[in-house]
Amino acid sequence: MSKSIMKKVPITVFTGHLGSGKTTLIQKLLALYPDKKVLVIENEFGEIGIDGEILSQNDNALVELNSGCVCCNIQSDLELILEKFIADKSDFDHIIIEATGVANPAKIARQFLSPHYLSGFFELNSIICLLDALHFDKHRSMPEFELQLLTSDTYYISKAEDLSKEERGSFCEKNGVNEERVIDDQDLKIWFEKKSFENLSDNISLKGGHHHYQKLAFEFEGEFDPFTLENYLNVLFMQYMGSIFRSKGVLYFRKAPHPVVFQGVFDSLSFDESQKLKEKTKRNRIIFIGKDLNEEKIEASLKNCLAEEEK
Ligand SMILES: Nc1nc2c(ncn2[C@@H]2O[C@H](COP(=O)(O)OP(=O)(O)OP(=O)(O)O)[C@@H](O)[C@H]2O)c(=O)[nH]1
Ligand SMILES: [Mg+2]
Repeated sequence: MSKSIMKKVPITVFTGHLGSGKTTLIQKLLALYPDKKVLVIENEFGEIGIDGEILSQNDNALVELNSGCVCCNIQSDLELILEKFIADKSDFDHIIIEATGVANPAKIARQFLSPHYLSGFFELNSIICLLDALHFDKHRSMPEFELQLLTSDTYYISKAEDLSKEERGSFCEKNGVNEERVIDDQDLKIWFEKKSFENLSDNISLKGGHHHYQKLAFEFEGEFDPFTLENYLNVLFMQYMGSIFRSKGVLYFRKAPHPVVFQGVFDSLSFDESQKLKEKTKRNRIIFIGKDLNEEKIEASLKNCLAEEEK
């Protein structure tokens, strides 16, 4: 039996609401450990995996679970991956699970806590919850976020570069977050190597589910005209003010050499040209998560933003 199987493999779970910064923090962490064999299990709420593409720029192994939410219907898929891990005597040093932004992490964690049989092979070392400083109040109004806060033993405040130490302190105080549990970039290594999860709450609920928000996923060929698309996105986000929680995509623009990653968290939109994605198919992929969205209209309007010769 290989050494890594005799030794329990540490698992770290990333939770936090849609767009709070889980994938970004995982990328940061992987960059700190270029020589560690880390398996990333990536679960996305949308049918089309965008984060998997972003993370596959690193050389780490990656498994994508895109057909549902890991805390509910595809829990058994996660078990299958881990059973295969055991059967193959895989020699990974560490496993990272990125849960969907709506998952109840308690349902994932329980598989690694005794008496579950997987707890003989894997050891949960931490559940970290991303607290999005820009959208915290909106996330707080989503019931599933409360479960994520309760279950986690560590917090990371994202999008807080502009906050002073004092401002971070008052953010925690105002929002009832235990500041001693908050880590920042300097603490990442010590935290990642910590040994065991601290179950802090007796109130952890395995029952708490989440709302089944509407998910739109579009995939089509063509190159966008940047100005037409930007104008349309502005109109779309005005029209659906507060009803689109998350949007993201990999988009091709006319005359651009590489695809561009589109990111939207509520109405904060950005195009990230720094990600150098490995091109697979030259197809635009874009997802929207929200409520009361008119799928046909949005798809037709998006296709209308393709450059003239593409329509
Ligand atoms: N300025 C700033 N932007 C951030 C930070 N973390 C994440 N972002 C941005 O927020 C957006 C969403 O980040 P992701 O890391 O994809 O968030 P996520 O939680 O993985 O999103 P989902 O998996 O869709 O739930 C992207 O545009 C990121 O660049 C941060 O600490 N600071
Ligand atoms: Mg993500």
